[in-house]
This record gives sequence, structure tokens and C-alpha cells, in this order.
Amino acid sequence: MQIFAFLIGVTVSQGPGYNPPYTGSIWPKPQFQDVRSEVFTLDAGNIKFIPQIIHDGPECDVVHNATWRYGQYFKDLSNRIKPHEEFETDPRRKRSLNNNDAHPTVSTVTLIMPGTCERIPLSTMEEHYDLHVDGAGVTIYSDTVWGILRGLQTLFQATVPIMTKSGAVEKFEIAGMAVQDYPRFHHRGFLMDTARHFQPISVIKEVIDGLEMNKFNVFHWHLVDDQSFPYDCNHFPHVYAIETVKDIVEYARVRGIRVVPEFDTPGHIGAAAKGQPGLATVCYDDDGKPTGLLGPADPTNEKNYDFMRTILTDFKNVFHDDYVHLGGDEVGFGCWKSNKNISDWMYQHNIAGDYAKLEEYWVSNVLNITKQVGFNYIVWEEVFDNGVQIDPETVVEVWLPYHPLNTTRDVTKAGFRALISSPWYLDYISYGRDWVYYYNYEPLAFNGTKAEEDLVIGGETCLWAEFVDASNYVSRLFPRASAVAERLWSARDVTDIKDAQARIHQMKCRMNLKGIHAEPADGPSACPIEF
Ligand code: CP6
Repeated sequence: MQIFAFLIGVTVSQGPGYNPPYTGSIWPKPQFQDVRSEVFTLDAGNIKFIPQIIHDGPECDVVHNATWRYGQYFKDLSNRIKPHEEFETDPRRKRSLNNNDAHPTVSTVTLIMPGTCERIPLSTMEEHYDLHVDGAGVTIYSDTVWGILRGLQTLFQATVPIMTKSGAVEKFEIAGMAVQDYPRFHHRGFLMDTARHFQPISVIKEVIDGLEMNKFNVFHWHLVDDQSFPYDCNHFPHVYAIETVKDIVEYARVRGIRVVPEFDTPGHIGAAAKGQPGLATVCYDDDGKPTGLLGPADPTNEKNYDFMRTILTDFKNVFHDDYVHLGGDEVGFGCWKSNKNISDWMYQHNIAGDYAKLEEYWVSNVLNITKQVGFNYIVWEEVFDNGVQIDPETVVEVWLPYHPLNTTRDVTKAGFRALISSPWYLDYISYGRDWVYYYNYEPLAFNGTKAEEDLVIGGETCLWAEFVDASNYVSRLFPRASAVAERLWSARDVTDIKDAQARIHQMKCRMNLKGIHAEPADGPSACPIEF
């Protein structure tokens, strides 16, 4: 092969990891991708987007924002092309400048969208798209603005930099191809915890950029917890002002990413309780003296439901999503048991000694308020595990690590929709390539019926933030979260680790090129273009 290359004078290398025939290495892997033998030069600096939107108007701003953004991304790519003079001084230069320029150039991207435009990504969003690359140019077809976004990302990833041996980018190429693509699961989320460490806006936006590249569509914002309540209150020095939160929601919206806020109760309310006397239960010791500690929310204090209504109504004005996350995890009964006012109240309400019923009283009141405010809701699995009576439309998020497949089976057998997160906790770190473990988890391997499988709406990968802040956040997240992205988007039989290994490496490099500080996925490696 080398001799052949020498004879025809081709010394242009694609760099490690890029294999002819120029397929790109789309991550997550599309449902169908037919790569043709023709190769085109993509004029990255001069791409012309041609939107053909039947019902165009101001509500189609997601597409117009996307053509502007992707125009910039391709320009940024083309700025890496070194002018010919630099090749002249390259000591390892052996090529003649014209011998590999024979491919036809394409520079138009036609976006065909016959449907009506949606402004807000909701739980019902559809993301199917078709992508064609041929001599006439690039065409992306979708019924929805969200599909157009996913198709543009695939186009971006299919664009392959062609380099000299010394690593200068000479041009970009793209293979003729036909892609038909859609997600396996509707809900492909990431949980960001901003309560254990304050995460600056720049980090949140870098994260959202990475989520878009990996075709995630839900940003589950674990805003507040015991340690802090950084939602526009002055108790802690770093808070997200409402305008900032709206800015993040907007940043996510135009990238086709829903923002689902979480206000976790009745546990995990320590910080909220500091600003809200009477919210938390006062805990007592064996001698009946207050311990000074505060427990879960006090379900017997009716004022607390007014507080919940205030917060949730406020959420409704800030977040556009049809869902809110209501928490419900890790509720210890010890503090409730120690408090005599609570046991008296339980006696009067005929639930003496039954603390699961007390929890149910809190949860069902909060669920009712949530519904009145106009949100659907997700809860952590304990709400289901503890036998709390919940509405049939409740989404149950499986997070306990013991037997997630059994829990998935139990939740769906009971007729509830399930979201899976326990196998995908990114705060666990270990020596070696742990992305493979995340990649290998098959959420439907619980021997359910078709109807039960259909109740699994997707999953979320979580980065609890006790040990991450701006200094290490993004590198701990990517590309490990990418493994989950492919499990949730691609077909069930996309399980080849060797194939994934080559592509996840390229995905890491591609994220780096976009300014996202993803760490190496696997063993020793090099990106074709260092950034
Ligand atoms: N905070 C909240 C947490 C966790 C949960 N809820 C958590 C528990 C165990 C592990 C990781 C995170 N830090 N509010 C559980 C959903 Cl291992």
C-alpha cells in the first residue's frame, strides 16, 4: 500500500483513526448509514444553508439559529486549513499540490422541513432525520426542527479533515452517503448537580454543547440540595439569578435540549430549610431535647404546601418543560420518629406508626400541587419502592445500584414509565476504561413483555458534584457520558466494543476541536488535530 501510494504520489495522511472510505465516525451510531464510494471536498468556509421550511416564520427560530451556529462551526473548522505557503516550508512535504484535488466540491446544505415548527423541546419531541450527501450537495430532511438539529450534527461529524503528515489541515472531505436516523429512546438525559459545588455558567454551556454533540435531549438540573440553594437566594455567595437560569434554558432550547428542574423533597432540603423556618422537621434525642439537626420536610405543617406551590409556580415561569423532577430519594424516618408533634398528628390522622403513609401524605400533596401548577413529574424510585400511591402517569427514575433490572421490571409491571440512571453514575471513578461498563448496560434486559419494554422511556447519566467543580467537571463528564449517549440513541445490537473504541476516540477529539475539554477515552492515543 505504501509503495502504491508512493507511485501515485499520495502522501496525504488522514491521521490516526481515520479510515477510508471517509465515513466519518458518527457518535452515537446512526440507525442506518449507507456510505457510497464517491468522495467530495466540503468547502467548509463557504457553506450555504438553504432552508426549505414550508411553514417558515418566527417560531422556526431553532432552524435559523442552527444554520447560523453551524455556519460558524464549519468556518471555525475551515480556519484550521493552512495556506499553501505553509506546506511549502514543511520539511516533510513530499506531495504535489494538485494530485489529490480531484474530488468535486460541495458547499450547499438544503434543509427540508414540511412540518410545523416547534419552539420548545418537550417530552413529545420527535428527532427523526434523513441525511443525503451526493454530487448535488447535502440534503437534510426532517418533519421537525429537532430532527434538523440532529441531522446537522451528523453532517458536522461526517466531515473529515484531510491532513499532511505534519498535521496541517489541508481540506475537508465527506463521503457520499445516505443516513436514516432516529433515537431508540425518547428520554436521553444528563443530571447536573449544582448544589454540591457551584458550577459557573461557562461550564454549564460547555456541558450543553457536549450534550448536543452526543444527541442528548434532556438536561436534568439538580439545582438545590442540603448543601446549598443556589436558586436566586442570598444565603450562599454563588447563585443563579433568574435571568441567568433563563439564559441557560434558552441556550439549551435552541440546541433541542429540554431543561427539567429538580426540587428534591421531602429529603435533601437542608439548605432550603435555612431560609424557610418550619419547612424541615426538628429532630429530638432520646431525652426529648432538640438535637439541633433538621430532618426531612414536615408534612404536618400546612404552610409548607404553600411554599411548594410558590416554588413550583416560579419554576413554571422560568422553565418551559412539561416535566419537573420532584426528588423523593433517601428519606430517613428517624427524625420524623423522634418528633412528638409529628407522632401526635399521625395518631389523629389514623396513621400512627406508619411513616411510609406520612411520606405518602407529603408526596401526594406535592404531586397534586404540581399537577395544578401544570407540570407532569418524575420521582426517584423510593417513592415507588415505599409503596406510595402515585398517579399512573408518574415517571419513576431507577437509581439504586443493587438490582436495576429487577427494579425496571417491577416498575413497568406496575404500569409506570421508567427512567434508568443507576448503571450510569459518572461520579464513580476507577482505574481503566470505565466507559465500557456504561456502554455494556442494556436497559431492556429484564425479560419484560413488549408493553413493559415500551414503558422504559430512556435514561439519565448523572454526575453528582461532591468532587467536581469548574476545574475538572467537563473532563469527568466526557467522553464517559458519550457511552450512555450511544446506548440510548443507537440500535440495541450496536454493542461492538472494538468498533465503539475507535469511534469514541474520534468523538473525544471532535469534542476537543469544538472547545469541549473531553479526556482520553481509552489507553494511549493521539488526536489527528491537536487543539
Ligand atoms: N444527592 C441526592 C445524592 C444522591 C442522590 N440524591 C446520591 C446517592 C448515592 C450515590 C450518588 C448520589 N448525592 N439528592 C440519590 C438520587 Cl452513590
